[in-house]
Amino acid sequence: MAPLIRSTVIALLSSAVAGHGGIWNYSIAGDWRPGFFPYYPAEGQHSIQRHWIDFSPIVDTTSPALVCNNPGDYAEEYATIDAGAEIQAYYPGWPHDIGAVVVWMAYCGPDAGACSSFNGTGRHWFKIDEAGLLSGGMREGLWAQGKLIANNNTWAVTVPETLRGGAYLMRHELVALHVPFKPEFYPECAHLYVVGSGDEVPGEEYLASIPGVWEDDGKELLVHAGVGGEHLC
Ligand SMILES: [Cu+2]
Repeated sequence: MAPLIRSTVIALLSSAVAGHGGIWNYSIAGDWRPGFFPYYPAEGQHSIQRHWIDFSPIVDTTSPALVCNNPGDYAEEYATIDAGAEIQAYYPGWPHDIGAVVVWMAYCGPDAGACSSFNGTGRHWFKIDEAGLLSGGMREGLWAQGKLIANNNTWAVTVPETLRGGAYLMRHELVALHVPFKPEFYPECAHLYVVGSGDEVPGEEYLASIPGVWEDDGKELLVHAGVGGEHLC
């Protein structure tokens, strides 16, 4: 029986690997930089993205992993990017086409490497991009995640041109809505050093707590957009 059990476990693991996902690479104004590769050993990686090892969706809106995934506390490197420049996040094999894409930033400090000593938990986060249902109906319409898949599994945002320079976390968050009334969260964070001549920072009224923001605001996510009651992937 042992070999059979082992192969069953491997089959389950590989379907989980194929099923969910996250960002593996970023294009910083056209230059590809590695994120964390969760399928490989952490040692020797040169990631601008905080390490994440959890392929499962986060469903608890109070989970500490909601900030930058699990463990989400460390990246080897940061990427320098001009204010106003574009950053693309690459999600190889992203499987869900029903759901939203939200991109957040949080200020770490003035020094280039300041995000290394900034946790990110709490009321630090401002949205720079959000997209949900783009056209059509809930079940057959085009959602942001469908657009992401159609666009070679990438999502592009622009760092606000007038943003004050300094170190920032950029947090991409996919909110999959294919399971009725059970939103799934897939966050990852990158370490950036923004260079520019702007001096604008979002006021307090624009800052949200993570975790916490979806708990306060959860009703918009309690939709029945999926086609079935099961999480099949
Ligand atoms: Cu999934």
